[in-house]
Amino acid sequence: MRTLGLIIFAVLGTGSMAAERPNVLLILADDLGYGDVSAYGAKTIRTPNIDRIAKEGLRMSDGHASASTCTPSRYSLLTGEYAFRKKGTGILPGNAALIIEPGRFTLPAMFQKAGYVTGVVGKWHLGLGTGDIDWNGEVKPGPLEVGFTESFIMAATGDRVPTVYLKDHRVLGLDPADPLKVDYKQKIGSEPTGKENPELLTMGLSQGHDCTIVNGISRIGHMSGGKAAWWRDEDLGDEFTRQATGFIERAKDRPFFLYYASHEPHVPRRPHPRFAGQSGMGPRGDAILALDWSVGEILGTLDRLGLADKTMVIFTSDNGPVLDDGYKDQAVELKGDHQPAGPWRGGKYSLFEGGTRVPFFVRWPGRIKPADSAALVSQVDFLASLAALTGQTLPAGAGPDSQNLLPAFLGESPEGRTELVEHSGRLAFREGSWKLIPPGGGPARSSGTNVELGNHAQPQLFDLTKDPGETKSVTAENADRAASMRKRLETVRDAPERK
Ligand code: NG6
Ligand code: CA
Repeated sequence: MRTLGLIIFAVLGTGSMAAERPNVLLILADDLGYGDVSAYGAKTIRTPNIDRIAKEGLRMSDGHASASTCTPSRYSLLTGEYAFRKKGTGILPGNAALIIEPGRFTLPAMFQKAGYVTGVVGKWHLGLGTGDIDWNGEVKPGPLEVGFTESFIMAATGDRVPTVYLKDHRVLGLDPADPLKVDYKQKIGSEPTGKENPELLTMGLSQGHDCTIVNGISRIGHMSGGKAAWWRDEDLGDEFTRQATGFIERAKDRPFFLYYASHEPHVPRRPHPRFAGQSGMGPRGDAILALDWSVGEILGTLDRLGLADKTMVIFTSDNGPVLDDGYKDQAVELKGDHQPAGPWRGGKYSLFEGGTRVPFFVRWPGRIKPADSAALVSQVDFLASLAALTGQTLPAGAGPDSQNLLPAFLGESPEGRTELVEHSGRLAFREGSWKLIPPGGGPARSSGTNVELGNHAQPQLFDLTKDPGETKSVTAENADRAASMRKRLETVRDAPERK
């Protein structure tokens, strides 16, 4: 009898522990806008699987990536530090050195310390190695040195060489007789380029992207050799999905943290042919449907393994949306009524809200009640908040900009941050629902992407409760507020304050 009691106690004990320390599955889309998912009301596209996360969890309307492009955004997400504090965190080439110090207390390292198995699948774009990478040997340091137990990644982006998968420290599928070389300064080898052989392209260019041609698409940077390892763009989404679900299968009996960094709908948009034409919006819309399919596969895997109740699923995007990002893929022509950034102005690269205000959902059945939340939160807050979830405190100096907003992420509190720096090369500042864009910068619109960047000779102040679309600056009527916000932005910029 006593033994039985002990067994029952042990089983219940383990069960309740698991309920308190869930698996965490972080799905990060790439360049997906607030208006690109039907969960926020998009009518021109249907994303039922992504919407399921929103419907069964918390739908946040003021959730932010910490920068409006990928590298700084992901740097912040993983380190809990605003990227503008650190030099060299702009958009990286595919042969850049790793920009996160090995051994640092990162988001995955925090989970590892809590006894989780940690995995990254998908787009990395935070550099690898220490410079001058030999792609044919061990490529390190990388994800495994900053807290991941397992890694299956692309080095940078789909439009940057090398167009190969890396599993842990190695390029997958290399033939030693055909070594892979990468160069961002000059042409190497004899592969045709978009510049010299545009007749070979199956996707036209609108800007840049005119180096080595792979699968009829020319890329940023030059590459030669390693042909057996080159990916097929149409298969990227399926491969990353397979790797993500494979990780979940392997880790099902452990608490796990999976950072699933999908590449959709970043350029070049070449989703699997089964999605072709499905959205009616061309390859960009089809790529969003491919992303939604992938999310469905992953949620289905959690269901099948009985893990849904024990897993916190976070869905968000690394920056706002862009239509023409360098390839002629009809994203602009076929947009129709679709509003990729939803109600927000601007998009990727922008200081307006569309730059960083992205889809943001948190689901943990049983623990998080389905609801809407207007709390101001940022991906930079994951480190401190999820450390609190696993019962840890941050060591001194770790995640200097990360705030513990766990009650907001669990839907237990409507309060988020009181202030937030928004980063797009230049900095903008949120104080509650007020938004300040200091004067300066370059052109009003980016010449290639046509995105409104938020630059202006005058300071721009918006009251987002009255003017969510940032249409009319009210600086003149609120000169004191604009001045105090600017001063506060400078204080935060010059030194982090642990909260
Ligand atoms: C830009 C590229 C763009 C995209 C972006 C990075 C050109 C003209 N544009 O420089 O296509 O690759 O970098 O996107 O080359 S991100 O989402 O990874 O930040
Ligand atoms: Ca991106």
